[in-house]
Amino acid sequence: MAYKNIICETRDAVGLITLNRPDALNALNSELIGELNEALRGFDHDDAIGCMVITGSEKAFAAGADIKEMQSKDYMDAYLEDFVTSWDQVGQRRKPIIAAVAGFALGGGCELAMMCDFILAADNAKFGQPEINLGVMPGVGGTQRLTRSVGKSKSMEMCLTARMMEADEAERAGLVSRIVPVADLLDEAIKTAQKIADQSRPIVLMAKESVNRAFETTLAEGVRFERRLFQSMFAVEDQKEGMQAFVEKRKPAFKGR
Ligand code: DAK
Repeated sequence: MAYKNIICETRDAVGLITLNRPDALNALNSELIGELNEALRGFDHDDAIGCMVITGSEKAFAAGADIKEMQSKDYMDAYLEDFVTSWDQVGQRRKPIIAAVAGFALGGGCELAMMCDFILAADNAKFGQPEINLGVMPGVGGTQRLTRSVGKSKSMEMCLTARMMEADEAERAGLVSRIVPVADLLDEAIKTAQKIADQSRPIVLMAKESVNRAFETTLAEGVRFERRLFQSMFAVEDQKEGMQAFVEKRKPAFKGR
């Protein structure tokens, strides 16, 4: 499928999506989000794919929602077209999605990265929610996901002052899983995604669902949910294979069943 605003490829069992509006620092317009949703849905339903990666350029993961597209909207436009609600589809994918972030991840770009399951950051990455400078506030989950990731003080300061966070601070604060040199970012993201794709598919889906449950429920409910899922894994063929392979000192051959 040829897209205008993204490049969509596969590397073994990894679905790779590169945001590709270099002249606008990958600003996220409606057409790009539509293409991204379609590509992610396609990979999610493709049995050959086990994990997805979203990345941008060395200069920008994405510099935010497209200000030039938003600028002339009035309230009725935003309300009637349910502006930005379709972005939530990124968070509805069952297979894991890694955000490989180099350069600017600002506004909607930071929000998109946070919708992914984890963020691998290049050493030149910069995260921010600068919407306040435009007379608005984050509208695609920024005030919620950033606060859960980095805590109230950092999130408040970033949303109220537009201060950007560099990669090392983002790692200390728990926003990103780790930092790699910018030249290695894509290789490292694909290697990590392939590692996930090589695991048992149903177990990966269940582990993702269980970690996400931690954000939506109480600790007691979350632990109960995890326990039931864990017990159900003894009905998965890959559990038998994984444990048998360990005992026999060989690599498991997971079937995804
Ligand atoms: N949208 C559109 N174009 C953008 C853009 C953006 N977000 N960011 C950059 N560009 C364009 C620039 O206009 C410029 O285009 P030309 O002038 O060459 O045509 C080109 O990309 C290169 O940008 P610069 O010349 O500015 O590059 P610099 O290296 O000098 O600066 C920068 C890089 C990232 C610091 C700067 O471009 C910048 O500050 N960009 C804007 C960052 C920003 O404010 N991001 C937040 C966007 S607002 C809501 C829903 C959603 C949102 C809000 C509300 N509701 C439901 C209510 C979301 C909001 C956002 O994400």
